[in-house]
Amino acid sequence: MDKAPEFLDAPPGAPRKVLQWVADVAAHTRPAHIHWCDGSDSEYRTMIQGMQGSGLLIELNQQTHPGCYLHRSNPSDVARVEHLTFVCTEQRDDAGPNNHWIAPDEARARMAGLFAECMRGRTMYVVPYCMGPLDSPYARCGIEITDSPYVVASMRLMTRMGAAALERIGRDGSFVRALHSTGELDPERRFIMHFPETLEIQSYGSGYGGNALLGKKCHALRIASWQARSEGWMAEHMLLVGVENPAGQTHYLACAFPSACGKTNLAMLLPPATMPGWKIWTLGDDIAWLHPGPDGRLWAINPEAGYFGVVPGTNAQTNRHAFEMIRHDTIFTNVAVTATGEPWWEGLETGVPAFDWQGRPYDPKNGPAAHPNSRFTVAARQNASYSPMADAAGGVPVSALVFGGRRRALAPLVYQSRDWNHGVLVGAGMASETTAAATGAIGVVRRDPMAMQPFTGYNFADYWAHWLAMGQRLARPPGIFHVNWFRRDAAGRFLWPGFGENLRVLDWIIQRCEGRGAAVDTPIGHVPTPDAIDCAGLGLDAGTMAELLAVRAPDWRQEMDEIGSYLAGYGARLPEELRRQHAAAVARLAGA
Ligand code: OXD
Ligand code: MN
Repeated sequence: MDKAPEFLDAPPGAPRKVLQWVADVAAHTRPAHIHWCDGSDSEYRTMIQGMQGSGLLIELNQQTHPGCYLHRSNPSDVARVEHLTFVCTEQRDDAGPNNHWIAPDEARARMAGLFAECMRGRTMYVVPYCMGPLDSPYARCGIEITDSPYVVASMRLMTRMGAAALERIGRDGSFVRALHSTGELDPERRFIMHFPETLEIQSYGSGYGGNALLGKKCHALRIASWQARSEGWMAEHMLLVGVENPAGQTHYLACAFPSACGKTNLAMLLPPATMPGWKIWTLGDDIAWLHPGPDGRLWAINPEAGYFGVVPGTNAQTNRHAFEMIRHDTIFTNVAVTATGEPWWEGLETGVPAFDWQGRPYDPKNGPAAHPNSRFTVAARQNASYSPMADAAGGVPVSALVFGGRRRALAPLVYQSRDWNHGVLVGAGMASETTAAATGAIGVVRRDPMAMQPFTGYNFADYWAHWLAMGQRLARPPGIFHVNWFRRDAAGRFLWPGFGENLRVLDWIIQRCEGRGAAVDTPIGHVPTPDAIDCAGLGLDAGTMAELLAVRAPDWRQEMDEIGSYLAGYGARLPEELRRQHAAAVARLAGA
């Protein structure tokens, strides 16, 4: 057993490497106290009480929303800050044109300056966490050191956090070092740095989820994507869901959509009344780690244990499971409140806001009552459709990978790639309208390959090469599909009802995986025949379905040109096979 220096107050058995790192950080940041998180219920309750005392959390109405609290973040700190997020590899090209880059030495020096004595008078929390089931060979661990009790409470909901994770770190011998301080919450002194080569994260100056809960985007995507490439697996921005048909067979789907494009809704979908006997099982709503199994299939786990979901728009119609799940034991961030202390947001359909997300008396002139990127943080087990397989050490076999984006035109409701390698082109060519999940303009189409633009911790060219290599290793690869729930008519109205009705599209996807499901071969891939998607009871006219499935060659020729220029930006590192797939798609469109 390692002996901890007295002042560290470490639990017995804490691994030497951990003690050394914590001691180094403490010497540099100079906290008043150190607290090692054990992940217990009593610790969570104490954290919540402490935050109520300091005003960091506001108690919501405990009659209607037991265990629910509101956190109001600094108004300058409400989303991920991609322009302040860096991947610091020794060679600039290893981070690639898709990442902001600073040389590791320079990044370390800059961060050392910010972190110096930044925890004076504060408590430093040591948060051991495990991404994935504690007994899974696919799980990976980390330790977040933070001075934010909000981060500690959120990590407790979002990960397997505490003593059991520390024990596993002792067995694994390695862990991701994730250092965080809210600092002064000054946007001028805010950076999120990743050092994939040494499995380190340093985040300063933000308390917002994606910037501060370092197990999530920073570890489970940016660092893990790097680890995954070197170890032969994949870390993806994908929801993970089981779709059970009336015969009781379950297919697992992993779907990559950009932020705030409905991953949480799809992961918790409630089958429409017209599809009795179907059931959706939620495994994850944001991240999937995918491993080739000995049977030649792809197996998936969700590394997270909770949801950090977008609140506005959630109601009993759009997402009944989420709506019910967040009525208790939930931390809300930046929602509005009613006069009786209930959380309120746009799209709630009942109640009226008395105070907006900044705590001001609500006045529509100030904009929405809840921030458009307001969030709920909640343990996954509270979801009525939670799949017991989410805790399976070996994960679940994936039948289909589904890409998707928010496109008002162009992309049909659904199509299937010709094969795995063509599917890599479909993913690499993804684009979507931007949302409030990141700072910057909203509604602008930007390229977002595999929905990973903000999250791949290395050069996209190498990432696509890794995708292509993974396909080679799978004797029974999943089918690859693309969906677009957001196509609109000339008047700007959505053509497809979305939400629960999306199950009809998943049904076609599953049929295709089973070698059934009618499709026509088009230059972009296999598109359902007009009657292949069961639309009974939906009241869609034939013209609408034809428009939803339309593939217009001139528009696609232009899209393929744009994809070509985008891919060319990766220069000589772009895999030859992706170039070949692109050329073949261009040739098919030229002949169409
Ligand atoms: C998220 C995001 O918070 O993608 O999941 O921004
Ligand atoms: Mn996400």
